[in-house]
This record gives sequence, C-alpha cells and structure tokens, in this order.
Amino acid sequence: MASEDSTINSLVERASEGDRRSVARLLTLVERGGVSAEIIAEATHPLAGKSHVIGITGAPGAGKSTLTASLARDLAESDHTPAVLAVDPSSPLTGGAILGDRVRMEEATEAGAFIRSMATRGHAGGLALAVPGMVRVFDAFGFNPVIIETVGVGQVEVDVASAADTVVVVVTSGWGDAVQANKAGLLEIADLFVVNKADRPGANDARRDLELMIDLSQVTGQAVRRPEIVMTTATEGKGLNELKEAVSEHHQFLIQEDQMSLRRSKRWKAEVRSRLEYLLSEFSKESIDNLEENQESSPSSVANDLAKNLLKKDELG
Ligand SMILES: Nc1nc2c(ncn2[C@@H]2O[C@H](COP(=O)(O)OP(=O)(O)OP(=O)(O)O)[C@@H](O)[C@H]2O)c(=O)[nH]1
Ligand SMILES: [Mg+2]
Repeated sequence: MASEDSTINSLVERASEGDRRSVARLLTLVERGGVSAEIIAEATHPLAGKSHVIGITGAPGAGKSTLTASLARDLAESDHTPAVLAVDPSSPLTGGAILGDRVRMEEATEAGAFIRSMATRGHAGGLALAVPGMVRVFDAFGFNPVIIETVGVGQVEVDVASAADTVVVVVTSGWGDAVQANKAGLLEIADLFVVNKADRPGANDARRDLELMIDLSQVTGQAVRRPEIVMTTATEGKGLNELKEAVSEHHQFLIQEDQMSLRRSKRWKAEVRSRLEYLLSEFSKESIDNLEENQESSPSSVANDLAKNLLKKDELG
C-alpha cells in the first residue's frame, strides 16, 4: 500500500507538470479499478472541476468518432487542450478499425489532443465506475474540454454520456433515426442534436422529425432549454464550426443560468450511487459465498441479517 501510494504520488506530480505518459499510466490504473483507482480518485478530486465535459452519443455508425476526432483536432489547433475518452466497442484504436477514423484520430493527436480509448467488453457495470474516474484525471491535469464518446445503446452507455455538462446526440439522415434515438432515451438527455451525414438524402426529414419530437417534449415540459439542431457532414468537416459554436453557447448558458452546479451535483450523486452499488454488490457476493448452508432459515431473514451486518461494518473494500 505504501509503495502503491508513493508510485501514484510521483505519477500525480509528473502529470501536474504536464507529463502525458504519467497521465496515461494514471488512466490505466483507474480503468483497472481497485485500491489504486481509489487513491487516484482521492488525489485528483481536489484538482478537478474546471473542465467542460462534453458527451457525444448516438446510434452505432452515426459518425460520432469522425465528428469527435475533427472537433478535438480543431480545438487543439485553436489553443485548447482537449482530451477524448472513446468508450467504444468498435473504436479505431481498439479494433474494428475504420481507416478514415484512425487517420483523423492520429491527426487530432498530432495537433495536441489526448485521445484514449477503452473497450466496453469485459467492463460491464465497471464502466460506470471507470469513466468518471478517468474524466477526473483529465480534468485534474488541465485537459479542457474533456469529450466522452459512447455509443447510445444500453443504459450504462447512455448514463455515462448523460453525466456530461453538455450532451450531444448524433443522429443520421436515415428515415426513422430520430425516432430510434427517442426510443433509446436519447431525446431526453440531449442538450443539442447533430444531424450528421447531411450529404445524404433525408437530412431535412431527420431534422423535421427532431423538431417535432422536441415540440412534443416541450409541451410536456421535459426540456429546460430547447436543444439546437446542427447539420453536419463530418467526413468533409462541414458544420463543424456551427457545432463548436453550439457547444460553446450551451456551455455559456450553463454558466450564466447557474445550471453548471446542478449538472455537477447530478454527476457527483450518480458517481456516489455507482460506487455504493458496487460496494453493496461486492459485499453481498462475499457474504453469500461465506454463507453456511442452513436451509431452515428463510432466505429473507438471512438477507435481512446480512444487511444489518453490513450497516455495522466500518471497513469496506
Ligand atoms: N456520407 C457520410 N459518411 C459519414 C459521415 N460521417 C461519418 N461517415 C462514415 O460513417 C462511418 C461511421 O463513422 P464513425 O465516425 O466511425 O461512426 P461512429 O458513430 O463513431 O461509429 P461507432 O463508434 O462504431 O458506433 C464511417 O465509414 C464514416 O466515414 C458523413 O457526414 N457523411
Ligand atoms: Mg466511434
């Protein structure tokens, strides 16, 4: 534990001085979880909270990586230090390689962006623990904005993206895409929409579908601020400036309307919840493994006793 502490301390120190290899090692430790991840969370928490966190989500193949890479490159070239966390099963960096994307990601890296990819495979619920910790590492060491790319299927992925300050939902011009996004629960979390692949037929239809659905959600009073819709052709860089502007406007809105602290508090609570759920599930696994078989007691009375015991524990692991 002591040597773990001192290794992490020196990584934190070097990361604070701008050493990217130390940042990368900290990210790996956080991704693995366990004690190191906890120590890093303690060390980075006081340093974090300055970065604008942007979530980019949407259907598989909608063009999220193409957009993210272009955006990151653009930001890096205009005096920002963006980081990208691609939570992405088919990410160009972890396999499923789409050459165009890899080239774009490399260009963004050369321009100064820090791009990190994590495979969702083998992570399951761990994603909800690892992602906030990794975002905090970026935030603590001066990366701003921090962009999280996740595919908008599955509750965990949607939750991860919706914990951002600004949530961008990408749909394409295909018929019914907006409807699909709505079904996946993406409409409710969107701060702004991108209709990508605007070079293809049907882009205006997708826009109209979205406008209608936003109208409906406004009638029921769900949306606080009407999400803007930006049309892009990511492969040609078209609409990128508009997207950058819309993201920046939303950021300003959060600051001016005092919404940022609400978002942060939501994110903080979500992380507390993930961590608590994790601890409880670890505890219940351990308790059940250690249970002496005694089928005379009813399962619910045994569970009640175990729960009472848990509340008396002072050490959790
Ligand atoms: N025609 C057209 N194709 C695009 C556009 N944007 C992206 N593509 C292509 O769509 C495909 C998917 O793009 P990605 O950026 O990998 O999409 P993604 O949403 O990140 O995909 P996953 O991470 O696998 O869900 C690639 O072949 C891109 O070249 C666009 O604006 N127009
Ligand atoms: Mg992708």
